[in-house]
Amino acid sequence: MGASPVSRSFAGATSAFAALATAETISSVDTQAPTIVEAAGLTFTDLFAGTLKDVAVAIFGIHHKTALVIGTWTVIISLAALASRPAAHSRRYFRLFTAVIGLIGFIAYVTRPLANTIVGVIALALGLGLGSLLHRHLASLNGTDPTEHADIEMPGTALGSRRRFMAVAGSSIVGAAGAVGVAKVVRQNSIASQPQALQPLPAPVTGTTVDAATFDSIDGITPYITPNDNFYRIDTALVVPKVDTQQWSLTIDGMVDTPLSLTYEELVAQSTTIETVTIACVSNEVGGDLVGNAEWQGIPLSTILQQAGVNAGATQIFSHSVDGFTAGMPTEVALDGRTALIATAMNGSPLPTRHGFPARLIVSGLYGYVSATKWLSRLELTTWEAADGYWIPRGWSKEAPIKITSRIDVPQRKTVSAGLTPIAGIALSPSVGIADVHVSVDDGPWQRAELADATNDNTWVQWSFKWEATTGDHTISVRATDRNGVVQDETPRSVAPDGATGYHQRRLTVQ
Ligand SMILES: Nc1nc2c(c(=O)[nH]1)N[C@H]1C(S)=C(S)[C@@H](COP(=O)(O)O)O[C@H]1N2
Ligand SMILES: [Mo]
Repeated sequence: MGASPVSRSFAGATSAFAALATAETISSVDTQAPTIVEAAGLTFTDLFAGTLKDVAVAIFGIHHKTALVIGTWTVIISLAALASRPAAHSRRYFRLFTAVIGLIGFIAYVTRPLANTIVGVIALALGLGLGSLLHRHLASLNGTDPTEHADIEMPGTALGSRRRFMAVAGSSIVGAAGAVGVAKVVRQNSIASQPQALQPLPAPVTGTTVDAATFDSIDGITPYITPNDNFYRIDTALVVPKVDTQQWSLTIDGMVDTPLSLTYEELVAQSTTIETVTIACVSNEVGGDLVGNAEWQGIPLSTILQQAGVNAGATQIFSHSVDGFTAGMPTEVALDGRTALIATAMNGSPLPTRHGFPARLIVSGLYGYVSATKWLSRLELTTWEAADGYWIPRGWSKEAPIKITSRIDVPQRKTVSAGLTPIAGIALSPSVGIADVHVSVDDGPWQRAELADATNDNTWVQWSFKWEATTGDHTISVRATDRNGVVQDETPRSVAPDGATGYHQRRLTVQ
């Protein structure tokens, strides 16, 4: 009996797993850089996030980052199994496959802005080398002639070989999984424990802090201020960039009179403005939760732009992050009086790493993908035509004002008891403000809801409506009107290319 297609595939998959695990283990060493698999996943996102628009929306989300990493492992291991399946040339196909994957891996890795080329090359070389050796060894134990001429049966040794084949494959899998498991845990812990050179925040001198009479006491309502730990997170980063403030500075350049470079200390020292602003993701469906409200402390963008001196004709502020993300917005929005900050703090603490430490942009009224650059490294003044931000060639609109929207949060349950029932939620139109919220039961007349105080027109407002619930099934709808008198668009539309519209509805059973 010679090697079966199954055992050849198994040899390929095992060798690929050992190769990947070795490369991952070694590339985990530099906690500022992505690992090989992370780099592959990030490059995949860059290449296909535009094509697979719905998938892309999913890929941004925190839960889908894990899926992307697991997907990368699965695809590579499956391809290796396929490549080594044919009876003839099993070894040659595997080698070819290794060379191709190695090259793709190399390009994917070194083109990442945060790559550590030396670590990457060592990781790939050792991973591929080890995978190759293992494959050759397994192939010979498997009875696949390593010289590739044919499957040669070795009658007397077949049983012993098979046992040794299983022993080598098994211990390789266990060893590789153990190594990569330990490496991941050590990497996670060391990333989590890296001290950040934090500056104490200056006392804010301008802006408004929250003293609004909120509806926070309504059971189940979204709190007016979103705590940092509950704040939605959306970005293309598989690894959250860990910025060393000693190495970092913020550059303001391009079409300016005086290019500036600001250290973290200098930025924090000037971060004396505090403003509450609601930010939202363009991928937020009607009724979705990719939206949050925080007190941001920082420097008005206009102050920094004045210091640099913006040239006439510089119609775009093009922001760059340390990990290569970019966003572009009209220069005008930084100067038209709305809240637009270079933020260094969120709800009274330095920006959490996930939300852009050491500095990010916060611009009232624009979706995050065109404005809210986290891990900010550079503000480039340019023309509107000269550059497109990360998501623009991937099918999203270049102009992206946040659309008026409203959401029903209360009651949380689908079934309620008859009688007086509070209906409550949030409504937003950042930079314009919400004037009115109306509720309709079973497509009946629109009835005015009560609004809580908001700190300013850059935030969402909480609303509440007292409903006399009668037994049966009911549909509740909500709509908001902004301070310009514009009523929320009722046409149901999904998120691409510039934000969802339509009314949020809840179906309730009253008993
Ligand atoms: N560096 C970087 N900044 C980014 C992004 C990104 O992918 N990378 N995503 C943007 C998008 S799409 C949104 S909606 C906001 C989300 O900010 P948050 O994660 O702090 O809620 O960040 C923006 N800033
Ligand atoms: Mo977003």
